[in-house]
Amino acid sequence: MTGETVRARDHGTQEQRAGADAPAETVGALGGGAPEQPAGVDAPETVHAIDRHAQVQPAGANAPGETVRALDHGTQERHVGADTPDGAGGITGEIVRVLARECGLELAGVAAAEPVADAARYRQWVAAGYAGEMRYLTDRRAAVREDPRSLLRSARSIICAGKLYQTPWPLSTQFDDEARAWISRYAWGDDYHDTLRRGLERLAARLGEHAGEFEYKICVDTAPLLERSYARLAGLGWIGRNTCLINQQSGSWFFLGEILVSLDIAPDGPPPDRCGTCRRCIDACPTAAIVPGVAGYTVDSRLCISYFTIEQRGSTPDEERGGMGANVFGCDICQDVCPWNRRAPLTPDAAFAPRHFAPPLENLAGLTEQEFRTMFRGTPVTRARYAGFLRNVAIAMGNRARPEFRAPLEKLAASEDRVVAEHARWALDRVAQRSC
Ligand code: B12
Ligand code: SF4
Ligand code: SF4
Repeated sequence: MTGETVRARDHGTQEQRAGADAPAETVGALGGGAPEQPAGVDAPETVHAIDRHAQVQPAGANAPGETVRALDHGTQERHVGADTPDGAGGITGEIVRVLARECGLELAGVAAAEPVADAARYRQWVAAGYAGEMRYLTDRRAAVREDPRSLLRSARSIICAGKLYQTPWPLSTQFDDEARAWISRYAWGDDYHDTLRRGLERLAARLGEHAGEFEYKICVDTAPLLERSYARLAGLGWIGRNTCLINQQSGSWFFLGEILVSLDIAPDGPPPDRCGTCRRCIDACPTAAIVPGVAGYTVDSRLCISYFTIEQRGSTPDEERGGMGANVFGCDICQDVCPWNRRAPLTPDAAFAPRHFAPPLENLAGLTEQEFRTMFRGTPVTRARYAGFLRNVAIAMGNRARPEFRAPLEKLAASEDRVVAEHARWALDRVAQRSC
């Protein structure tokens, strides 16, 4: 989705959702050895003290929205950082990191707002058909990805930020309750688009206190921007074989968001690749969705459980259903097995705690549309839509094939929704085969 606003807003403190239950157990270490680690590499997110920065306000201080001026979608070029010779308004990567942390964004760095060589990878990925039916990746917005200045004409730098979402609950690969569904970790709590955007808006306002007037545009996920490419160049991590951005200290359980700014801030650099000889994600992927790419690996969405359960509308290919296990929304497997996630820090943000950890499949199958909306309001799960979610629940029930699923599946098989009904019949066949 395009149309992110270019504006300043004063959000003050960050909303936190309390009241989630305590985790039943903590995450244990995964098996196997760590991949090769080049020695002597500084963590890109290390924040040093900034002595010339006495004017940084204590965390949580309200940002005066007036200091960052809103302009209309980047059509107007304004001179920026006029008070400094470098055009950065005195902002450095270090200052960005300090302010980002104050705004609840644990990782941050700066990349130049210019086209990247990775764009060729993107074109090849689309040409290979790996985007499946995700039209927003292949229509006119594909070209917009070629140059971030299409999103904000005056952009000189991209401030890339990462927000942790790891919580102390089991991994999907540690969870074997056959009666329950798996919802992907990232979708357990509040929708990250909102949480991250609030943090980025606060950060923009805080930068404005230091740099004076500048133009900016906030992007979270939906903007046509090669988020992982720029985040890599901003030093937030390397791109693993599972294609996730991995940070040496923080693993990959973090979301990405950006502020395109007209400030010309000195960019950070990419860290080295630390996957070494490891192939755990490739071997663990139940649907073999991590495939060789032009250089390295890539994800063929048409084989990925995350795509089937979130993005794809209509019928799920018959031959892929069996590999989907109990995943009813998203998939965590290629991150669960990654050694870099073993000691991944927990998010301090209560917003990402599960509202409904691994809900019973039977309960999900019985949800009315209204109950579905109420249960998942404000979480990413609503993206699957009611019928898509019931389709996913039917597949999960078929894969678990427990006899007690027969009755709820028979109800789903009588659904007016043709796709839900067909998937329920498929699942009933599996239940019948198992009880033979
Ligand atoms: C489309 C999409 C999907 C699709 C396709 C996934 C994919 N791998 O492309 C589907 C629906 C399958 C998906 C699934 C998931 N997604 Co998604 N997705 C996106 C989206 C919207 C676009 C990604 C894209 O452009 N894909 C096209 C391919 C070509 O891009 P790419 O793999 O990132 O490759 C680029 C670079 O990484 C680079 N590159 C790739 N390999 C290499 C190797 C080297 C050596 C180098 C130098 C560069 C390089 O070149 C490419 C061109 O820029 C982004 C948000 C965004 N605007 O970028 C989120 C995003 C990538 N998704 C995210 C998440 C969290 C997920 C899931 C974990 C959700 C879940 N639990 O189910 C899974 C993970 C599956 C996986 N292994 O990728 C996060 C990733 C955060 C992170 N730490 O990496 C993002 C960034 C959203 C966000 N704002 O936080 N996703
Ligand atoms: S998200 Fe799941 S299906 Fe997709 S590549 Fe990773 S392990 Fe495979
Ligand atoms: S599990 Fe995959 S992404 Fe993680 S270190 Fe191994 S190869 Fe890299």
